[in-house]
Amino acid sequence: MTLLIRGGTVVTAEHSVRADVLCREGTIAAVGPDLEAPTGARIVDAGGMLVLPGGIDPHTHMELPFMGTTASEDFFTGTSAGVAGGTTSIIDFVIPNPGTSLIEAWHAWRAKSEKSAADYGFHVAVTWWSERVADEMGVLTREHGVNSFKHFMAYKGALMVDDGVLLNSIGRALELGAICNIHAENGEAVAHLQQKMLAAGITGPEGHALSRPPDVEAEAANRVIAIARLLGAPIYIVHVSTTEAADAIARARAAGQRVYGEVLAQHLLIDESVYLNKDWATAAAYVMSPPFRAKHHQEALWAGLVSGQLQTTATDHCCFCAPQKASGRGDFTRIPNGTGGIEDRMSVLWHHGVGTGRLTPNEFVRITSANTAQIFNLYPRKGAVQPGADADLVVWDAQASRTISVKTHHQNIDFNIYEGMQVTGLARHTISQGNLVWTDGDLRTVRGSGRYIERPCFSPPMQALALRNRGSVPAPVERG
Ligand code: URQ
Ligand code: ZN
Ligand code: ZN
Repeated sequence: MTLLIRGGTVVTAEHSVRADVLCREGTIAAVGPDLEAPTGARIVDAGGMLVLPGGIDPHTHMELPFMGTTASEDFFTGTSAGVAGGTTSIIDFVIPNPGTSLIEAWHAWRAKSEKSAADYGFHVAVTWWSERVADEMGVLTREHGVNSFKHFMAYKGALMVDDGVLLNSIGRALELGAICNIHAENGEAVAHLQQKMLAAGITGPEGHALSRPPDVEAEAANRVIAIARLLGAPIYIVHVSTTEAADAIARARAAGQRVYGEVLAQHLLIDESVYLNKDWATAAAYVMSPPFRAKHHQEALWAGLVSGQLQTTATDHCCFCAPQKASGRGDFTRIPNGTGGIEDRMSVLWHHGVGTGRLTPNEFVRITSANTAQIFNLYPRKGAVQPGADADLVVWDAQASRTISVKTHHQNIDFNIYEGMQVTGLARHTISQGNLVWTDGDLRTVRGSGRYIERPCFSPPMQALALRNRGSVPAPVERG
């Protein structure tokens, strides 16, 4: 299919320019002013609007089995909701149970993700350690297009890994030229504080936040940064939610360490007061980890994005409906952790980021698409508007407004964490692989049209850098 996006202003991470975009056979064929429309081409009028690279959400959990249930959003409905909001690629997570094969889990997730309506990749979680895990990490990088491995420092007794696993796994990933994602919360501290809260009779959703104070994230972030420094390895800390963790990342980066930080759109805009809602179900709907914080953390996260000390935005889209959340009535530790948001990330970041003057449109593209593409080695196939790139594009109407609501969203969840929020800036048309999949409110995604995107590992320099960081390894002492 040939499609010409005419009359818009192309906005990339680098610059903004009045240009048409010609898409042919799923890739961008030409970008320039006044392009001729080939015979039979479909014309999309972008007059007065912006043309952005499709958003990339590097942190979603479609159909995740977790805490005794399964996330309600599947790969088709979740990627469809994403394109309705301007997100055209996701990186989801393969999460093997401890002691099981990473490769078998990858195949199981691939089977689930066949129904996707937009392109996707996988981070693979390392939830235990053995020589077999080390071997399988190699196979996943060489044969399955995986260049990132996830580690949970939280969720004791379920997904949590200790420092030994972190040292082995991050070191192995470095050998392979892969990067490690980290959920940085001290799981032992959480477990201890959870028991204290329950013993004190605090069983409601507020107990979730009280058992995960900022220090729980700060300690883990500092610890994993130190471990990565010991190894000379790059790391990517997911859902940074506190001033303390953002500062730890900024200090490490200022010292020349390769640490990346991800911010969830919801942590920039929603604060801990949601847990005080008199309605249990509403408070429980906001139970996710890390929890929503006191307001002052939000400015630190915005500052991190504006300054470049934090690089990407995501949603951690992990949906549980009210009946699922209700399993935690009387015991907050049993409320499935997770919230939605894939459909609204781009609009809320545009409204509260660009609309307030915090971000330029180019910086918006950087934190919603280009930086993620570069960190996970998808660039310029994704995150760019240039010939040869995938034709994943959003015609962005910066003047149009909408009110976010569960009544109108396309997400498969019975709650919207931004309910009632008025936002200016929305996807008028979304193009995925050169096909118009969202146009003027009409969702036209096709089940199974999404592709699994292989992400090659980084070249050896990452290792060379690590050796330099660690200093030369001294020769063994000759003893007579
Ligand atoms: O921790 C995560 O990222 C997963 C299990 C989703 N849940 C959450 O509360 N963030
Ligand atoms: Zn997490
Ligand atoms: Zn997550």
